Amino acid sequence: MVRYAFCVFLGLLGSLSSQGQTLPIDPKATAETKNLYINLQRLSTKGVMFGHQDDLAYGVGWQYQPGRSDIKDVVGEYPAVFGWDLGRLELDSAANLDKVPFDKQRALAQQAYAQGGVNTYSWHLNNPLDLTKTSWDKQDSTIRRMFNDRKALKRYTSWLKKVAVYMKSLKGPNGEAIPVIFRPFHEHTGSWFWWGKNHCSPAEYVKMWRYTVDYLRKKKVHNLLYAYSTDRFTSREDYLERYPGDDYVDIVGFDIYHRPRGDTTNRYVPETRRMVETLRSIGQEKRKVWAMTETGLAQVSQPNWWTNILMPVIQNAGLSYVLVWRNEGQRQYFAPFQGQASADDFKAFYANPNVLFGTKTAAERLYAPNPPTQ
Ligand code: BMA
Repeated sequence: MVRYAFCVFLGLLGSLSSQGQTLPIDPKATAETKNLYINLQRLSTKGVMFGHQDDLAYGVGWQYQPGRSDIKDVVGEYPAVFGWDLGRLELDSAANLDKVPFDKQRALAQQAYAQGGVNTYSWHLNNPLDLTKTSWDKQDSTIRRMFNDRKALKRYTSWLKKVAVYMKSLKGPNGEAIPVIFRPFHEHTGSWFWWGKNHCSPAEYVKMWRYTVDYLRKKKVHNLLYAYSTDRFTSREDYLERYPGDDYVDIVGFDIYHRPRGDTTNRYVPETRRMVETLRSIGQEKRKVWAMTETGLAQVSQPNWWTNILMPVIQNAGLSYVLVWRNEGQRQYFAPFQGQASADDFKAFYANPNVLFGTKTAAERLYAPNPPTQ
């Protein structure tokens, strides 16, 4: 018994830094990646970082204008977190599923890192059983069939190799690998993707996740923090049903959108806050970082959405970040832009000391070993 307790103690020590923070699941994580993870834990006690998908690539009415960002156009500052997607990298396509060329995406992620921000990648990958089918293919048992089909598994593994090459190609000014948050197989408590709840068993989902992480580590990719991110969930048990294990996850999160677009009940607030509270208790217990990995109200159709709806959901919750989805154009946007109806309210949201944008985040030097002295 004493011996057992000692082993458990040692096991716990292995995942903790000398200051008692949790270390990344990858024991070989680069120094910058470890620093980022430890600093995310520290920063989440100070405020929640604001993030935006494809922020530096395009916005409403513009594309690839160096230095531009819809967020910066509104508040004079960049977001702290930058979301990107790898979908179609697996097909050797020059651009991702949202038409962002991978070479531009890489350069913009390098820019985000250089200015002290954080990059996070999702992956809307096609179906490895049939590469002409997208993420939204709802074929049942894709994962089980893939693991039973040598050719399909080989195909998936070759896709992972491309991810490894891309991740390793993210280099900072001194040749160091840029740490990023990798968030594969997201929204799996829903069933719109082939890895969703109704298309695989919990064991199959976990197998896929672990295979992915193990392979990337084997390929010597050591600049990733892994984010497990569900969609809507009803309880702690529901959230953890497909959880791949504490040794396979660095960040716990979930995606939730304020729907339907014209909603006036604002049920989103209490429902999402409930999920945030559950997430917080899971994060605290597991000593992981927690985040709202995607959210938004389409076309930000409520002018005071930021202070009236989002703020009560995210405040005092220990969240590391909240990320809103992309500003594709007039047809689809989740962040304000100059002249958009919620722009003034967004300025008020920005002024809240508990929300962190680019400047305050950069001052925290997230990739450096020591917390800056105050
Ligand atoms: C969805 C929409 C799509 C996009 C996909 C992947 O939510 O924004 O237009 O292709 O995400 O980014």
